[in-house]
Amino acid sequence: MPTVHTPSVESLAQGVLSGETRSIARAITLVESRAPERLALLERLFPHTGRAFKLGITGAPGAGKSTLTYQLIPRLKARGYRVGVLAVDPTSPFSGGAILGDRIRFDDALEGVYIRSLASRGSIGGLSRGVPPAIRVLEAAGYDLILIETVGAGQLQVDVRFVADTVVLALVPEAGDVVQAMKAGIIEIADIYIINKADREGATRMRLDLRNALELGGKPKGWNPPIALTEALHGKGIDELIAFIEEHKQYQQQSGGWEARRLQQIEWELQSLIHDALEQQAQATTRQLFNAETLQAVLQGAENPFPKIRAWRVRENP
Ligand SMILES: Nc1nc2c(ncn2[C@@H]2O[C@H](COP(=O)(O)OP(=O)(O)O)[C@@H](O)[C@H]2O)c(=O)[nH]1
Ligand SMILES: [Mg+2]
Repeated sequence: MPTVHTPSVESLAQGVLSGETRSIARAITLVESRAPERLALLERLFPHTGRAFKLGITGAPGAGKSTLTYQLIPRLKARGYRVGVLAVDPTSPFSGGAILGDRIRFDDALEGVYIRSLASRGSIGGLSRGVPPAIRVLEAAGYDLILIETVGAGQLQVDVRFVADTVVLALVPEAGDVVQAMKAGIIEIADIYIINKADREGATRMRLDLRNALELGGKPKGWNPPIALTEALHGKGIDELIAFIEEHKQYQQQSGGWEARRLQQIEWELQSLIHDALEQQAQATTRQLFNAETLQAVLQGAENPFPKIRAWRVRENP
């Protein structure tokens, strides 16, 4: 049964649907939070969501992801996309759409592009739980290509596949990078590799090493991840990268891989919301079962806490 929405949620939704920047900003703040109204807003926006192409860019801090994003934006716009950017890199100096990389840019390239930084806190695996709902807000506002910049550290870069249709991994020609990427499990999840800063020594060599490393895992069954050499700083290799992105998008649509991936994304998104709800419930239950006095008793050894938890488990989860 549909919920009766509070006027504030309804007017916020209206603002988002008509593409108002301030409403979009407020809506993303709301869906990133744990306020109960965020679900009402998502419910209201849902029919207008699910259609954008989501491009993930991951890689270690300093690999050139923001610079690359800045280069991709005008080219994607020229192809007719309405581009939204979510930066989940805590080291990223994105802010209010004004700053990319280490430069302040108020230029035509960013006209009509919505850019937003998200906190990397919270959620399973470390990828900001705010990402999937923020994507929905942007979709409802009419953005049809969402670029997600995420820092390439540990689990975060593996989780990016649960929000992105195509994952680009940015490496730089420095010793150890290929080995590190393999250790982190990123080799299996990237759809496209770039070796950025190709103006530096060792880029061609690294491409060879990476190709060899990829082929060690046996002949790829379907998509064979391409490797582009780029110089994001100088705008080189970006067109080739875009060609790979379009190719991967088409490949997925033709092979049916797209649907499997989208199903995984939805499951991850919903699991993340339920995880949040359960976490809140866990906090409340803990406080209920163990008040300050009881905690003190546990500390003194006067009370054994485990029977209580066992009893609770039996009651709540038969
Ligand atoms: N030499 C060189 N430097 C680059 C290139 N691309 C980016 N950079 C520089 O690398 C630094 C980090 O870039 P940034 O985009 O902020 O990396 P991020 O942390 O991955 O987002 C900046 O100083 C960029 O100017 C490149 O192709 N060549
Ligand atoms: Mg960055």
